[in-house]
Formats: sequence, C-alpha cells, structure tokens
Amino acid sequence: MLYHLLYPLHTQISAFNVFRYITFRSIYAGLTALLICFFIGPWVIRKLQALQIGQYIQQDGPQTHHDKAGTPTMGGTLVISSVVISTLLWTDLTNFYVWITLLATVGFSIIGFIDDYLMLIKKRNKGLTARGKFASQALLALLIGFLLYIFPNFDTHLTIPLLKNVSPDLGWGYILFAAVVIVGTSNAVNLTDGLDGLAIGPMIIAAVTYMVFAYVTGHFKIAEYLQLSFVAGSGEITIFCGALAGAGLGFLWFNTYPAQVFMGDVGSLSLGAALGSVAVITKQEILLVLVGGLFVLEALSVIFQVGYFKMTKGRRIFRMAPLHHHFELKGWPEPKVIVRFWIISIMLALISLSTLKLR
Ligand code: 57M
Repeated sequence: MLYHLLYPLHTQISAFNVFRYITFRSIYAGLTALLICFFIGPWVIRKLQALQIGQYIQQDGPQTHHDKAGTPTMGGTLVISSVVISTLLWTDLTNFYVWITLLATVGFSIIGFIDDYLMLIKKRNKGLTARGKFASQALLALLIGFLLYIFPNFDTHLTIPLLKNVSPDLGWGYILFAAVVIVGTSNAVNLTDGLDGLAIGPMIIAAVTYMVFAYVTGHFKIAEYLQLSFVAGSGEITIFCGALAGAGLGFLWFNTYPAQVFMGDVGSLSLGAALGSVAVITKQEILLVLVGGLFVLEALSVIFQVGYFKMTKGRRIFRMAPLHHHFELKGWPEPKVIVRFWIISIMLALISLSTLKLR
C-alpha cells in the first residue's frame, strides 16, 4: 500500500524514488513486522491469558515440560498478523506471487487456528483428527500448486542444486510436487515447535536465506550471471521474506526461553506453508531440504522412530522423537538444545547460500 501511495510521488519529490527499491522495502517490511510484534505482543499475550488460552501439556513428555502448563498458546496470531500487515504495506500488490504467499500463510493459519481452538475446547493435546488436518492442508496446497501452474509465466521445470544442466519438466505434476513441498514443510515446522524458540529461530534463518534467493532469482542480470532460473516478479517475495524474518524476531522476543507464549498450530503450520510456498515460487524447492535442514532432521527422526517402533514392536532409535526430546532426555538443558539447533541451522543456511556459486 505504501508502495502504491508513496512511489508515484517521486515525480514531485525525488526522495520517494526509494520506494521503488526491493532492498529498501524488504528492510522496512522486516522492521515494521518486528515493531508490530513489539507493540501489540504484550497486549496479545494478556488477551490470550485472559481468554485462558493456555497450553495443555502431555504427561508422557519430558519432565521439564510439566512446568510449562498454562503458558498461553496461539501466539502465532501475532506473527501471522504482523507478516500480513507488513506485506500489505510494503509490497507491490499487483504482484501475483505476493498473493500466493499470503494465501498460503493465511490459509494454513486458519487450519492451525481450528486445530488449536478444538484443542482448547476439548482441553487435551489433540485438535483436528490427523486425517482431517492432512486433508485440509493437502487441498489448500493443491490449490496453490494449481494457481501457480495456470499462471502464464510460471516455469514447471525443477531446479536441482549443483546441476545446472539437469532440469526436468514436471508439467502438471508440478501441482502435486508443490503441494508436497508446502504440506511437508508445514508439518515439519510443526514437529519442530516443541521447545522455546526452537522453531522460530530456524524459521528466521530460512527467511533471511530466501530473501537472498528471491532477490537474485527475481533480478534478470544477477540470475543470468549466477545461472539460476529467472522468475519475473519473484523479487517482491524478498519483501515477504523480510516481513517473515522481522515478525519471527518480534515473536522470539516473547518466545525465547523461558517462553511467555507458544505459537500454536496457527503459527507453526502457517509459517511452514509460507516457507514452502516461497521455495516453490523462487524455484529453489529442492534446496529447501538444506535451508530448512533442521526441520527435515526433526521430521525424519519422527519417521524413523515411528517406523522402527512399529517394525520392532516397541523398540526405539531415539530416547524420544522428535529429535529435540532425545537430547532433553539425555540431560541437555533446554536452552542448550535450542541454541545448538540454531547453530546447525545457520551452518546449513550458509552451505545453501554457497550453492549460488557452485554450479
Ligand atoms: C505438536 N506440540 C508440542 C505449542 C506449539 C507423531 C508424533 C511424533 C507427533 C508429535 C506431535 O504431536 N507433534 C506436533 C508438538 C507442544 O507444543 C504446542 O504445539 C504447538 C505446535 N504445534 O506452539 O502450542 C509442546 O511443546 C512444548 N513447547 C515449548 N516451547 C515452545 O515454544 O516448550 C512448544 C513450543 C508444549 C510445550 O511443552 O506443550 C509437543 O511436543 O507436544 N508428538 C510428539 O512430539 C510426542 N512424541 C512421541 O510420542 N514420540 C514417540 C514416537 C514413537 C511417536 C516416541 O519417541 O516414543 C511427544 N510430545 C510430547 N510428549 N509433548 C511425546 C511426549
């Protein structure tokens, strides 16, 4: 909105020219989202407390989690509203990809909201049925894949990191592929969200990494120089990623150990879907396995643990899945697990960025 209101004034006052620049708008989108979180965060937390939207804690989890009972949840409403407001303020609203990311963010937050809400009504740690949750996620993700597929300029070729000459065309299969990326990321972030700041830290790191990818893939000359697929219009997604990173930092202010609020499914499902949709739009879908490597590790730990548990009728690979519980049960204090997992995320993000030069 600010872009549409203020940039046209550059013909009278040249200083308004600055609103044309993606870099400028990305930085301010981040700061705006951060400040929204700072200012309305305490009010949102008080409201969630007053409405008694407190977390129910599963009794079979690590002992240290029992003290967390009653911590307000659904703080994701704060992150998501900051991202949406800031994106609406700073992006070019005629850009199709901006609306796709907003659809993913808001759509998945509604699924998460219903899940959290049911959990609160039932007063137990279960909301929607697993099947109901998956079906609604899949339908929405397929819709996003379909909208991208019918968008005239969208390229259905896959970008394979390090292999510039291998780029298979998935055709309509891209709809399915995009849906798998979006639903997979949404659920992987949800599984990771089990310690204070554990999901939001790597989310901020991934958002900053994709700021770089969105910028370079949306810039014809840089994309050509780096031999990346050029995606006309994806530059505006840099601003969305800026808003994601800023809102993430703002939320971390309150979610850092010991957390004053949890994000709930309304936050985790939607942030994951937002990240998945960004990876699809920027044509860096496969690289997401590395950028969001921590989410992948957490999800794999669950898949292996559940698989092994069923195959061996009750034996386990990890003390408890997802992986963060394993380290907690080994005796690592919670902040140590969190910060070490952040460090791993930063390393993976740096390796991902290095692929820009490796092809
Ligand atoms: C939700 N939710 C957290 C909070 C957050 C298949 C199975 C592995 C699924 C998995 C599962 O249900 N995962 C998804 C995880 C919960 O956090 C809430 O949920 C929201 C995210 N959806 O925003 O509202 C708890 O996590 C802690 N927390 C923090 N700080 C935060 O900032 O400390 C969350 C955010 C909160 C709080 O304690 O209550 C969760 O962990 O429940 N299930 C599991 O993770 C379970 N694992 C399990 O059963 N493993 C088995 C295998 C065979 C499946 C095994 O390894 O033996 C464990 N989860 C818990 N207790 N809580 C089991 C024990």
